[in-house]
Amino acid sequence: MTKKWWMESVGYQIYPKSFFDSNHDGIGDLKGIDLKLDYLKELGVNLIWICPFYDSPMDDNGYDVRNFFDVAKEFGTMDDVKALIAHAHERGMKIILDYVLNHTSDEHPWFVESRKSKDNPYRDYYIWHDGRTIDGQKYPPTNWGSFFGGSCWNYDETTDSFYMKIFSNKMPDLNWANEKVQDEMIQIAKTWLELGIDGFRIDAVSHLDRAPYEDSHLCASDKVCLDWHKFSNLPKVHDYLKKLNKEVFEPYQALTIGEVGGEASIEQGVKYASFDSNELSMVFNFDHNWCNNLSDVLSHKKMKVRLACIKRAFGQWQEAFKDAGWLPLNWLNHDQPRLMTQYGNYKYPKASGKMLATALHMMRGTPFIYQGEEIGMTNYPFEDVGQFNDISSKANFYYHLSQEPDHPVKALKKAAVVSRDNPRTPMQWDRSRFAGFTTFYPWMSVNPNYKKINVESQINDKDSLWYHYKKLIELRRFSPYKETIVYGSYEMIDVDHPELYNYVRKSKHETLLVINSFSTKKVLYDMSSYRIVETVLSNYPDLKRKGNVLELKPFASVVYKIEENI
Ligand code: TEU
Ligand code: CA
Repeated sequence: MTKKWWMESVGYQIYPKSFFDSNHDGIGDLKGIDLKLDYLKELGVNLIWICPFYDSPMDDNGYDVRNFFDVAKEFGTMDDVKALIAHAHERGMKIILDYVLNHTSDEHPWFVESRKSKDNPYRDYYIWHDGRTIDGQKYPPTNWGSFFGGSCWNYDETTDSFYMKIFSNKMPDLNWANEKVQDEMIQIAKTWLELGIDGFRIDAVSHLDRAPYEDSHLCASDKVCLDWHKFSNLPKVHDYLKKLNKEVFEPYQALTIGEVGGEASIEQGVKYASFDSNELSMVFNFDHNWCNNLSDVLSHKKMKVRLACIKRAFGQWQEAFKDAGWLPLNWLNHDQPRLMTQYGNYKYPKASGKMLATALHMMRGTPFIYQGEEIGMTNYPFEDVGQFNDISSKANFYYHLSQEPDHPVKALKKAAVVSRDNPRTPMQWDRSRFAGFTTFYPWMSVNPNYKKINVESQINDKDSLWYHYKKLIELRRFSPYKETIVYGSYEMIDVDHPELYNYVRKSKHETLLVINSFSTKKVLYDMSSYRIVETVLSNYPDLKRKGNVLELKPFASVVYKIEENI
């Protein structure tokens, strides 16, 4: 295995609109990120992924790009980007940006042209198809559904035909079968790498190829259903990625992390990102995310973390990639509810937050922290659909309402708990009005718990969650255990234990035992097969041992350097 800089990095994901507002208009911006670089350096991260800030009508908060070569005016200017890259590099931090290549905004000049006529030179930049008539009524070309609800085809009057859009109506899908599209997108990637960025998080990359335009068997022809198989992980995606790799990623030595969503199998993941696939450096997958406890909230049951599911998900990816490739490690991102709400425990916020951090950061891979996770930010208490900003959250609410028109409160609750707006509320910097995010009214409400949960108070408390994250990063980047934490092997132990997620990291230097309790109660753990050499990290200062039995308090998490008694 060839060692790479990004294997030894710790990442931090920034959602620019909600990070820090430098010019008092209520919207986070690039200068705001620049002003907080020292904060990030203090935390210890050295790889920043910034979500899209390109020129956009903001139908999907910037994932709908109107001009790939310019910055949205609310976020700043190209000069701000250049300054930000320079300032990050001065501090030893790398920057990767979102590369949005599956779709553009419908206001992108290519699409403005494309929709004008069937023989427009840009027509084939997008995916157009005639509709169908069933029982005298007009229907889209297929019954495929879109991620944001409704059909994945949108009717366009000018030419009386449909264009494909697997996200919103304002996000037409690019036609990757067209070589001109490939070349344009290659040019875009080159331009940004020339500007000095260090790589990309590649958005929705698994969707670039489409199945033949035939109905999904999941529903009737006159209905609509989301059938991932129709536009996910199909064979040509690999051809496109190999081309991108050869022409851009490899020559620029760019770090590339493809988002392959929840639908890619592990085998698919390996195909995209093995050391010899010549496609991507890594892939983000969400398998562990489907183990969340959100359905319990909806059914009014007591929330319970599905630990067996989490262990299986993390374990299988670790196992498949142990020799084959490298993984990013992340609990979640800007599309999922907050970590503390999903997997943490409000009765033990500090202990559970620290345990979740340790469980993830001690694995083999490159950890990513999503902004606010380092202070344990939580979901927002949404009470009204008017508080939603995210297009898919609104659609979700109206969908639930249509199913049960007499239960608007229930519909709101269902949409709120999974809403992508939860991770997008403003970063909570301090106790001042609007949490120090802005001095003006923020574009999105600040979580009312900001006086309790904020950066300032945690930096002033050596025992805080923030310091725990800092310690984890120090251990991985600068401690004597560095080699083992970064490159050591990973082996899950106590596989069937219902409350503990334990694993061992091993290198020629040493063996580290990582113990994580997901229990609200005391758990006893037999340590007789190990000799503890040293405690590397713990979220309780005083874990008791009676003979060979370790007493783990609720959500205890501890890392020992050990010798195995064989
Ligand atoms: O998300 C992509 C996305 O939602 C799907 O590809 C995903 O596989 C599926 O929904 C399972 O979670 C990205 C961005 O992260 C998101 O914010 C954007 O809205 C979306 O692409 C469109 O650009
Ligand atoms: Ca601003």
